[in-house]
This record gives sequence, structure tokens and C-alpha cells, in this order.
Amino acid sequence: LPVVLYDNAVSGNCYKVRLLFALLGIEYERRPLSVVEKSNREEVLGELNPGLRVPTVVLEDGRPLGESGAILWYFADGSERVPVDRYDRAKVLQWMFFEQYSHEPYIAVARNWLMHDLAPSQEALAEKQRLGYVALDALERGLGDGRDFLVDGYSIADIALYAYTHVAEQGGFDLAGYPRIRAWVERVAAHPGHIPIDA
Ligand SMILES: N[C@@H](CCC(=O)N[C@@H](CS)C(=O)NCC(=O)O)C(=O)O
Repeated sequence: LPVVLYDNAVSGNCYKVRLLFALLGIEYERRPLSVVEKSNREEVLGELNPGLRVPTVVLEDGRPLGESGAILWYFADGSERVPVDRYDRAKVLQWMFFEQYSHEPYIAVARNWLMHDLAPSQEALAEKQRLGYVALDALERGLGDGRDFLVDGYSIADIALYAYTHVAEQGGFDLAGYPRIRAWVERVAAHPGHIPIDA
């Protein structure tokens, strides 16, 4: 059986998984779920992911796995996209936890609100954007010292952060003041096997 991906085409969290699968040449079956009309979530994902979120995968042997970061780690560990060195592995996790706590909740949510006209108020959107810029400042600092990627070589830390950063404009963010981020976005996109979010 192929790997199954419960997926959404505009979701950056799902794109992380599709991008990794493309880079690793992993074949999978894509099962789209809406991120707006969510009434069937429990029925479809209830047995698979207690969070009822996409991405959720079902492995070849039937075991389910949720959370984009966990899915990236499961498939990439042992490949070039996860370092071998213990400290570097922890640095990859440092960036992935940063993405989930300090980046995605602002940049992805601002984008989602703007794309689907969901912003509860202008003030709420402005606050998401303020905190999103704090995350972009951190990412810009993290790409200092002439480093090409966040850790040692192109890793799943880059995939996790790239997913929403490269479409941050859709959340109302201007990357003009972030030259290292812009160069890194181009570097990731130039990697052999790269696919766009809307592939
Ligand atoms: N921390 C989760 C977040 C997943 C997530 O927020 N998925 C969204 C789509 S991007 C979703 O399923 N939203 C529907 C909902 O909130 O019920 C991950 O990284 O996989």
C-alpha cells in the first residue's frame, strides 16, 4: 500500500510533507480535506490523529502519524535532510519548535485570515502581523554568519520554515527588509526536486 496523505492544497503544513516526499521520491496517495468546511474531520481523522488536523499520514503498514514536524522527522531521518551529529539534530528541532510556537501561529494564521476573509478585526490581524515580523527578524538573524541554511546543509528545519515564509506576502508581510531570508527562499526553491506549494 502507498503512504496516504490527508492533505490540503493551500496549507503550508501539508506542503512541508509534499515537498519532502518530492525530494525523497516517496510515492503517496493524496486525500484532500477542506480547511474551511471541517464537519467531516472527526469521521475521517478520528481514528488517525487526535488533533483532527492535516497533514495526517498513514504509513504503508497502516500506522497513522500527525503533526507536520513529526511526519518530516519520520520520513527524513536517515536521509541527507536530517543531520547525523547529535547537536545538529537538536538544532533542527530548535528551529522546528520555533516554527510551531513563534512563526506559524502568526504568519500562517494572518495568511489564512486574509485568504479566506476570516480576520476577526483589523486589530487582531495587525497583532498577528506584528508578531509575524518578530519571527521574521529571528529567522533573518538565524541566517547570519554567511550560512546558506539554518543548520548544516539543507534540512527539514529549512523545509518547515520555508513553507509559510515563502508565501508570507499572502499574509500581508513585506520581505523587502529581509535580504538573507529572500536569498534563502531562492536557495531552497533552486534545490533539485523542489516543487511549488500549488503543484
Ligand atoms: N501543528 C500542526 C498544525 C496543523 C494545522 O493547523 N492544520 C490545519 C491546516 S494548515 C488544519 O487542519 N486546520 C483545520 C482545523 O483547524 O480544524 C502541524 O504542524 O501539522
